[in-house]
Amino acid sequence: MQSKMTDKVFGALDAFCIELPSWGFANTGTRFGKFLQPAAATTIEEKFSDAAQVHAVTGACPSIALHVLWDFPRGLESVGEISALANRYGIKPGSINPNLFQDQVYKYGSFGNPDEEIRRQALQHAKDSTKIGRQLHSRDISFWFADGSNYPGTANVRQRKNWFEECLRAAHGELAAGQRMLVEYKPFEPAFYHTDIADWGMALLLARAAGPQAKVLVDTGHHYLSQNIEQIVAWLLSEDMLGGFHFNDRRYADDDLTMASIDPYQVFRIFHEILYFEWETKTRADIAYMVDQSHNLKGKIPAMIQTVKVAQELFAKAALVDHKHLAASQQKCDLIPAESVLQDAFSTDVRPAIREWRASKGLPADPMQAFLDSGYLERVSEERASRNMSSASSYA
Ligand code: RM4
Ligand code: MN
Ligand code: MN
Repeated sequence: MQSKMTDKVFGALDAFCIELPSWGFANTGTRFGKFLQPAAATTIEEKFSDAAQVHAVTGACPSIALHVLWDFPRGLESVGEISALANRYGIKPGSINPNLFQDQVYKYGSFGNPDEEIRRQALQHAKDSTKIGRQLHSRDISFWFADGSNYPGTANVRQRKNWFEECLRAAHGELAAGQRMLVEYKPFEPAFYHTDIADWGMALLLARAAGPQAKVLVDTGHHYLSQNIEQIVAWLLSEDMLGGFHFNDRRYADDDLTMASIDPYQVFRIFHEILYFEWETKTRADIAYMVDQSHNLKGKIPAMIQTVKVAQELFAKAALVDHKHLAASQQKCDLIPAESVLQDAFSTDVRPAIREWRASKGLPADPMQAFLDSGYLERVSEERASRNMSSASSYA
């Protein structure tokens, strides 16, 4: 007979999926350069193939986030090819990221650019991306903007806010029923004086201005140091405005390290706020969990497997929180018992229960070992090495 703890872990993992980013399989780097990996994916097909490997051993990653500029070289005309790949590899196209930051034309911004013609081009790209999403039956169009300025006095902040409202509203008008717009914020980088969507409050106001299908996306690397991210999560939940996450970890700025590598308790606290909300409201929060990290020294696929394993563990631990006990302790301001409810759940070793869950799903007990034993890494390293070692210029 299964224990109550095992039941909770099984229930949590049955409900937990996390989306992988296509760009997490390609060679990425820092702004100082890239260290190339022979096994990194060099084509969109290879990204699908690698994502399918992660899903095969974890059972938790049925979809892949796509970047329009990097993954759809021919824009809308690439849709047929992507949908064939999705079928071939059994991985669904997930969130569509338009990419309004890399083209030269966006040097002074996209939706916030003072040049009306550039704003129009950016909007057209957003509309095309939404169409791509519709054709691929993917639900979320996820917007992150690099817009901002580097020096005081160089940009009209209020005017740019108006342009953002206008463009986001127009882009929202293209959404089909069921599609969502996610608005991501980031305090700085690449802009180092002001960023047009710098924090969750700005993203919330813009999402509200855009329309009812717009929500906020929380990238865990996009906050100032020591910001209380789980409080933001709780507020967005209570406003019904939390659309999704980009998970990664950081020590200093937007470091894009692998999820929970620096501070696993923080991810646990985020998951806890979500599950506590669900328990209290007797509803299921409709949140897209996604990975957005740039692990440029760890092997691409093993780092992704490690990430998914850690995500499952932390989600399972958060599901062990005794909500009733917590609520009662909070009501009485019984501080140590309240805090201990979280600490007890966090320090529980859920790995044996997760191994049982994996066995019950026909998944390998040790996903990393199963992948390493499969020979896939050696095979693709050989196949892709020459392509990888000769192209250091792009993130695609
Ligand atoms: C940004 C942001 C976006 C991601 C790009 C690659 O910092 O996190 O979500 O698409 O990086
Ligand atoms: Mn992100
Ligand atoms: Mn980022």
